[in-house]
Amino acid sequence: MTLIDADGTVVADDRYQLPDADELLARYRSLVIARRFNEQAGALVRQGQLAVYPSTTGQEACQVAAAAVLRPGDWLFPTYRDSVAIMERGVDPVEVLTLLRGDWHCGYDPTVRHVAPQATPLATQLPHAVGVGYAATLRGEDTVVMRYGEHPPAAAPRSSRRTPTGSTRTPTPTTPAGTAARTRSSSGVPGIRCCACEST
Ligand SMILES: Cc1ncc(C[n+]2csc(CCOP(=O)(O)OP(=O)(O)O)c2C)c(N)n1
Repeated sequence: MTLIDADGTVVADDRYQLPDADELLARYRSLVIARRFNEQAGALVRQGQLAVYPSTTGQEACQVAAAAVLRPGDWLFPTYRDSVAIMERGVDPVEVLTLLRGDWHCGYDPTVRHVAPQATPLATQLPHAVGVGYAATLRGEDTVVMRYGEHPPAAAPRSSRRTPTGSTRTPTPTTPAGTAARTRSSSGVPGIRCCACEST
């Protein structure tokens, strides 16, 4: 799927409408802030202020767009690499960095913005996300649960229980887009390959 090509030209696709100009400008602002945030967090690591900072330089749009489509009552289940998505949900950047600084808590109240703590043990966010999605289904709530990360086997309950749990991850050199799309299909979660983007 390509909506804007490498030259910045809009590519019409009847299935998807571009947001209006105000929305695009607001999200572009988020992208610029995200790139700057990535730079600064990297500097804080080198200064010894943060224990670690997994960067999303070159992948900012995946972070911003995925968080932007969620409604206030929806849930986000991020990994260690998804600080920008958490900011897009409205969490203060200083609070976002609390866990990466090495503190014992995640820095924000997950129930306020409906953002779970960042998961560092791989795939542990998935059973939690599926559980919240399943609970919402049982309660008859209109809640979408967005989870980040590429761990299809752990998402299997999502397809068997038909929970409203979606996923996103940018293709990286170690996980080519084709591979990601195929593995998601094998667990019943359809994958869409978006236009290629830079990655680190
Ligand atoms: C359960 C578990 N095993 C091993 C690790 C060590 N580890 C940290 S990052 C990583 C690679 C993850 O790659 P990917 O899922 O593609 O995410 P990315 O960091 O590229 O966003 C591994 C193996 C971990 N965090 N958790």
